[in-house]
Order: sequence, then C-alpha cells, then structure tokens
Amino acid sequence: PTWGSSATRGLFFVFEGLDRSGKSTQSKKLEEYLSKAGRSVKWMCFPNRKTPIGTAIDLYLRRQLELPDEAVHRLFSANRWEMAKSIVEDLRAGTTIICDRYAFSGVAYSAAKGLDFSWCQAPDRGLPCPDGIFFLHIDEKVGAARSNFGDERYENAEMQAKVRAQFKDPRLRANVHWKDVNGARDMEVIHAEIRSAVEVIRQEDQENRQRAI
Ligand code: T5A
Ligand code: NA
Repeated sequence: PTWGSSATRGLFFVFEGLDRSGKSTQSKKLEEYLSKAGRSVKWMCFPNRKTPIGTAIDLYLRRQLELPDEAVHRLFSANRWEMAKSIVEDLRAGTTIICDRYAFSGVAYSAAKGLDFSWCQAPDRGLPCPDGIFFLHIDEKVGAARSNFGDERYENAEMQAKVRAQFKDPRLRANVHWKDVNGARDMEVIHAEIRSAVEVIRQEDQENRQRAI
C-alpha cells in the first residue's frame, strides 16, 4: 500500500465479478455490517458516473457516445484517478472503503475486447492497492437466469464469456489478496463468508502493525 501504515488506517475492500454477479448486493451488505459494528466506512463504485469523466463513460455505456477502445480504457482509469486522493485521505483518517468494481474490471473488460493485457494494466499502476478483493463468480447458466440484460454495452452473453476468461488470468491476482467467492449461493451465506474473510484481514493487518512497532 502506498499510503503508509498509521495506527488508525482504514482498510480498502474491492468487489469484482461479471455483470449481475452480486457485487452491489454484497458490497452494500458489508458496508451495512461494518457501520452497524461502529466502524467508519464509505461505499463507492466504479465507474463513478457522476464526475465529468464518468459522464462520458455513462454515455459510452448507454451507446450514446462512440469512442475508440483505447480511449475509453483510459477514461475508466482516469475515473479512478479522479478519486485516488480522496481514497488515500479517507484510509489515512481511519475510514474503511468498500468499492464496487476497480482496476481489475478495467483490465478484464478491455482485454476482452482484444487490447493487450499489460497495456491495459499500465494506466492504473500507482493507484491505492486494496487490502482484499472479493471476486464473485457465477457460471453462465446462473448469470443468464439472473440477468435481465439491458441495452448497455457489454451486457451480452458473448462479451460476458470473454470477460470471464480474462478474469482467470493470474496476472490480475499477482501481489494482491484475492479471494474467489462462489456467488451462486444464498445471499446471506455469501455475506457471512465475506464477513469472516474481512475479520481475518483486519486481524492480520493489526498483527503486522504491531510487529512493525
Ligand atoms: N467496466 C467497469 C469497464 O469496462 N471498465 C472499468 O474500468 C469498469 C470499472 C458498468 C460496466 O462497465 C464495465 C463493466 C460493466 O459492464 P456497473 O455499473 O458496475 O459497470 O454494472 P454491473 O456490474 O453490470 O452492475 P450489476 O448491477 O449488473 O451487477 P452486480 O452489482 O454484480 O449485481 P447486483 O448485486 O446488482 O445483483 C444483480 C441481481 O441479482 C440478484 C439481485 O437482487 C439483483 O436482482 N442477486 C441474487 N440473486 C440470487 N442469489 C444471490 N446470491 C444474488 N445476489 C444478487
Ligand atoms: Na452493480
């Protein structure tokens, strides 16, 4: 992590997965659990469609704006950089951040369109690194049963299959705490598994800090 390790630092958790895998559901459940437990916690998502760059991304996803693949890839990354400073400040101030999609989606979706994988990774290098990534996986049949795919770009079976393959690339999991979570189960069962993983990460973080003192 690039923001140091003060005694009060918050933790940074990211949810990843295909469309309709349950990221929003699970990330909001975790937020609710942590805030009820009295922790300072903030939920956010990418793309953040409310910023100027996010507005362009939203138009692109809703097919109202055409952009070259390379350009939109850079916009998704820039949309994270817009928030990087506030993420670091919140973590330093002791706030835990829960984020629905992050740079891993950026790479998987663009690589699925045929862009070079390491080229895709480059613009996100230097962003705050999460303490834990929960990757919700569901197989194609479960995804299809759940989905009510709309008109947004990428919301089709062919693209989802390509993204699924990219998410398996070990380069995404290198040097990060990545946890695969079976997203095809009951919501509460999934939540309980994520909650205990979060407590383990928190414990480890505290032990590491004590060792450093
Ligand atoms: N993208 C994103 C890029 O290309 N590059 C990038 O850098 C980034 C950040 C928009 C698109 O942008 C792409 C990826 C996307 O294609 P988005 O706005 O996050 O990204 O849109 P989606 O991921 O498509 O959001 P969804 O809402 O579709 O997916 P979620 O959040 O994974 O799913 P969720 O929780 O809303 O659940 C979907 C449905 O399933 C039910 C829910 O109630 C809901 O109806 N559900 C369950 N049903 C049964 N059992 C469970 N365990 C369930 N969990 C949830
Ligand atoms: Na979502």
